[in-house]
Amino acid sequence: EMFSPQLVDFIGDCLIKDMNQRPFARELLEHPLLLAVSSFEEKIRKELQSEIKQQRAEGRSCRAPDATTKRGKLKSHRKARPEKMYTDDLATLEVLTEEGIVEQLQKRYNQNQIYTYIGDILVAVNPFTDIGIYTKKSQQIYQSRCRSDNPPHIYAVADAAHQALLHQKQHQAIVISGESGAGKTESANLLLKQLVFLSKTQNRNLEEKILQVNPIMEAFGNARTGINANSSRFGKYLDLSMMRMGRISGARISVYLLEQSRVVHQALGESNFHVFYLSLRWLGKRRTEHNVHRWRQLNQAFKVVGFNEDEVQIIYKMLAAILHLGDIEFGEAASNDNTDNKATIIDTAPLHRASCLLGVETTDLRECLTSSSVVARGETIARHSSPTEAAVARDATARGLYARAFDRIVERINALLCHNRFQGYDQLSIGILDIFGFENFTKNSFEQLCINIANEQIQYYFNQHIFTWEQQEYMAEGVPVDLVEFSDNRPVLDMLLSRPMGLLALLDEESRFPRSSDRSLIEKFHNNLKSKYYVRPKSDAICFAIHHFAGRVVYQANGFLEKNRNFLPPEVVQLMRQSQYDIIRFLFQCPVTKTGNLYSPLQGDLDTRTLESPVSGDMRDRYNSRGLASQSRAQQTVATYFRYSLMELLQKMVSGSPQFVRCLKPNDSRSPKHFDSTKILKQLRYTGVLETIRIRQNGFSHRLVFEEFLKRYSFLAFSYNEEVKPSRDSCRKLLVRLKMDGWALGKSKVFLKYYHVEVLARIYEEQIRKVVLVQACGRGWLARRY
Ligand code: AOV
Ligand code: MG
Repeated sequence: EMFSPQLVDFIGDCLIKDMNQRPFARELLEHPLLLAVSSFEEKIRKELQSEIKQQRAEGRSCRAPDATTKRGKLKSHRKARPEKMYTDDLATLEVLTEEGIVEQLQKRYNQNQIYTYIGDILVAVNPFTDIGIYTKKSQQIYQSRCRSDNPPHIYAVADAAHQALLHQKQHQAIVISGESGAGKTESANLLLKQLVFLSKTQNRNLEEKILQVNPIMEAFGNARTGINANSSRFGKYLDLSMMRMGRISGARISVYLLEQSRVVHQALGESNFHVFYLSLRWLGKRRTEHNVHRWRQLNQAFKVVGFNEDEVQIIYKMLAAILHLGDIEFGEAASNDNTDNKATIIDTAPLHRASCLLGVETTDLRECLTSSSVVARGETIARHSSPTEAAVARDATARGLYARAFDRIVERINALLCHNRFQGYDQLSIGILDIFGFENFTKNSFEQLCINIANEQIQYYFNQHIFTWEQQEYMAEGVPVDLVEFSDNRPVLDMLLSRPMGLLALLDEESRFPRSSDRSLIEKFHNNLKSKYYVRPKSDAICFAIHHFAGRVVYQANGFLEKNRNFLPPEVVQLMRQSQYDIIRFLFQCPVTKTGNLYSPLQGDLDTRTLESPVSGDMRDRYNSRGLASQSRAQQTVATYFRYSLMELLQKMVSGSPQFVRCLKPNDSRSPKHFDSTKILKQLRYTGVLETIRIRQNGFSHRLVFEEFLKRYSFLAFSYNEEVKPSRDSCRKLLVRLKMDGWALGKSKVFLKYYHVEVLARIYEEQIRKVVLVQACGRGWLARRY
């Protein structure tokens, strides 16, 4: 028999609070009075209370439940705490000024409190040193808790996402943003660690595998840049699939736009991908203890995830081949007719080694690098390349090999970690997005442009979520809230992404002309981009500037066309398809890579509408529609593919509810504990922190239609025999009965503040737990009795 919520509440509290006093709890349930259930409730309650008192007096401690603690506590959290000079939650500040916020953050930072909330958003200021807050103990503290129970922490975000998944039965996406070196990747790793901890997979094997994914990805996808010694050179979305009860059942990574050019060229003071330095057997140089150790770790990680020896060996062979390719130099062969300068290989040793490693004939590889075939009047003719052309082919081969090795790793990881791909139709997931942060170097090229566009897009998503959609709902539902003005970066995105006249579209168009040049490209930009966010130089240098949300960046347009075309000679593809190694043959079967480029097959088709209009339209409409048409592969440039993968990424995020983490960089010299207020203020401004605080104060971050709200929560406040109409009134009654305040009711939706959601989740969880406990005990009691 079901007890009324009030009785469940009461008995449940006793049970929960005194789990280790089970004999008492059981006695309570076996109390004869419980035989007579709901009709004598009040009486039972009184009797039980006096019984508790009596037992307590007899020395058997049982803290009587104080029904108001949880709710009371959250209320007190909303009050200003005068005894503290600073607050955990900037949304509780009464006076809002930029200086005030910076001061709050600085005071906290000086006390190693690098984390601060703005309502439900976490702000993290990079400490650039180990501050000892990621212990096992803190992992335990941030488990099924309210945010306000503990100081702000990245673990609390994992906990919140995990609870939201269980509670709302919705996909979750944790979106981490911040400029290069702000701490995104570090945060992503910590989130993963905590999610694995929370999910109690009971499958140590799977846990360990998942935790080894990031070390592998970082070895192959991260590198030292002028800004960050461990900079991510690709975007990563790690999706953890979860069973209904919150256990991880598998993982899947999607990667975005690997910076392939780094394989063959690094700016002054920068490095190649980490993995090349770890595998010192080939490099000889830079042999450090650290690298040897990391190399062992990488191999161990491969093993744990489930890669077999052979496939790892092939990947290493490809890496070694890339290094040897890099040593191949071209000179000019003496030619009889003096008409062209034919490329010749100066030292054939590296050529020989590279071809052995790739399992192809040395002469064939030489042929591929030093000549190309042209189709003229229906005939294919081999043409000798110049040394420069040969070098271009060599570099393209190296990049193509690396991109494929990278793809291969991603694919294998996914195959090894997606256990439940087929049974998981009703599975939920928590995704963690960690992209390359906003970059502004002394010299910026096509890679920086793509990276910065991705960041621009994430900022746009943040704005849409935090400001646009929320405020649209106030208006539609007639909820009176002061609207918050925010800096909308849509015009910049339009200028970059719109068709046919956006910057990327113009670049694509120019890339299709065989005779185009850096000069013709820049002219095209200058002539067509009429936006205040696009600045042409005063001189005739081949460069332009863009006013991004995060600042002005000057780009050198030299090499944009080449990089966008990212052309891999068909001869090379053909040759690799003849490799003695199955994997290499396989990798070149489709002339495409996923993480980069040009030749990627589209999994699923491209929504042409998204290509025709800028990505910055209302994303929800866009992603809910599926007007599909396929895109000709021949036209796929890096830019096209990039747009496509951005779209795919946003689609993933829009399908779940997001948790935002905003990483801030306190200084540009990576100095521990140095807080440069000007630097912080600049980031607060461009990320719209002040406005975010304002909307979290005034606004209602959570909206639910009446029916949905009642379906979810009515059992918390209504008796089983009470009739609950799906109306505004019922919602009001429910909220009043739960003693909540500060909410609003629209025409069809309940408007809740971020902290209400937490209160509701807490009451909900407790109530469920109580019902389960009480019923289990009740059943036990009945079984014993009869
Ligand atoms: P990013 O991911 O945001 O940059 P990282 O996560 O790589 O930045 O952080 C840069 C460096 O800051 C790390 O290597 C650590 O040394 C330090 N750091 C970051 N977070 C913490 C922390 N919580 N505690 C201690 N040290 C930290 V980029 O990938 O460049 O955009 O492309
Ligand atoms: Mg990173």
